[in-house]
Amino acid sequence: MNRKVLAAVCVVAGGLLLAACAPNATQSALEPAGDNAEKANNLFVPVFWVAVAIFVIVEGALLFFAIRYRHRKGRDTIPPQVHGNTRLEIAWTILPAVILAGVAVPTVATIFELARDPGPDALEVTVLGHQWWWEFDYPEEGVNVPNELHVPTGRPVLLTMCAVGVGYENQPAPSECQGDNPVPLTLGNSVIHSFWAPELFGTQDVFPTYARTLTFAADEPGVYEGQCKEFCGLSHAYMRFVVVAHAPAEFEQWVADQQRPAGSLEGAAAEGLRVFLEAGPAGCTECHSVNGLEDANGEMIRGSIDAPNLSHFASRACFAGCILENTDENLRRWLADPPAMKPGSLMPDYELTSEEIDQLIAFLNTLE
Ligand code: HEC
Ligand SMILES: [Cu+2]
Repeated sequence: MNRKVLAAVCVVAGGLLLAACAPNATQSALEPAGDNAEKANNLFVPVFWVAVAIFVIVEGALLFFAIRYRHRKGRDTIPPQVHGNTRLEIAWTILPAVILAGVAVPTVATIFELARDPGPDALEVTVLGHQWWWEFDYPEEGVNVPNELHVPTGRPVLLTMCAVGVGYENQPAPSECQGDNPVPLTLGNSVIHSFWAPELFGTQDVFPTYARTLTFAADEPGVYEGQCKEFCGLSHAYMRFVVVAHAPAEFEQWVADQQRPAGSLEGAAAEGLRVFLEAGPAGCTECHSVNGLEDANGEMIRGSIDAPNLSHFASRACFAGCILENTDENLRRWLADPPAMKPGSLMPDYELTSEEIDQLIAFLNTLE
């Protein structure tokens, strides 16, 4: 090979190799922080080394024979040709079969272990995949939050998951996501998602028609990043989430905080509530719910269209599928034109004035 080409190949290969070194890679299945991810990793590592050994042997033999029997100057006859060798053929059929069978034993055992019923102590959470954000519903606790899955450390969490459509009617309630019962929804517009926080658990596809479950427990308090791993439309890449693991007592506190109704509103925040009730054709409340707040007719604010519950919005670190940090600046950009931030977003641009946006931000900031 020409020297220059060789040098170029080395530079590109070296660059690719170095690109694999990221000290801040937060989504690594190779650094498990929970039992589920650890079991998968314990399976991956030995199978990986078996594969490395096979790779070295096979590629080594290939190189050896290619070099040993290469064409040489002055040799114009071809070497003796061999056709068929029964003993060799039996060996290279049986050996891979034995290796695969060996690998299958821990693999099947791990599959069953991961599918085991976590028992009655597990924290149950229903996970709904929307286009393009995740909804987390805690039926026992009566808590519903988007984007952030909060869990206690050391306790198994049983997730039951469904994908829901983007239709404006017949949205299934989280309680309808269970078992192998087809979820009653407008099938035509719901798609498959996949739920993955690599440090905590392996992926689980999330389907429109059948509930799927996943069990995991987090070892240490912390924030673990995750995202949808199955292409699900325009803003698939913006369908992120975080798992926030708390020490058990802090988790109880988080639940209690989420159960509180919204507080009273004054000044710009009260103006913001008015905008919230009146913006666009039917108010932001056409879609969004806020627990504990009443509309002008004294009825609880309960959005009927598939959108994130905004109760305690200010207590969350991120929004819009966790692609934006929860700051006034980002909220302003979001409210000014949601589909510009998130292509295809189902939140319309209501062409709010900058004053209305300020009032809405003041209102949203009080929802702690
Ligand atoms: C037609 C339904 C609809 C209306 C009306 C609507 N939204 Fe939304 N909103 C959504 C959807 C859907 C999302 C989720 C977008 C995403 O993440 O892809 C969203 C997201 C949000 C978020 C981020 C929530 C989070 O935690 O991720 C805020 C804040 C918000 N909307 C505020 C408002 C305000 C204020 C109004 C009124 C001016 C409004 N919305 C009107 C559907 C709607
Ligand atoms: Cu998705």
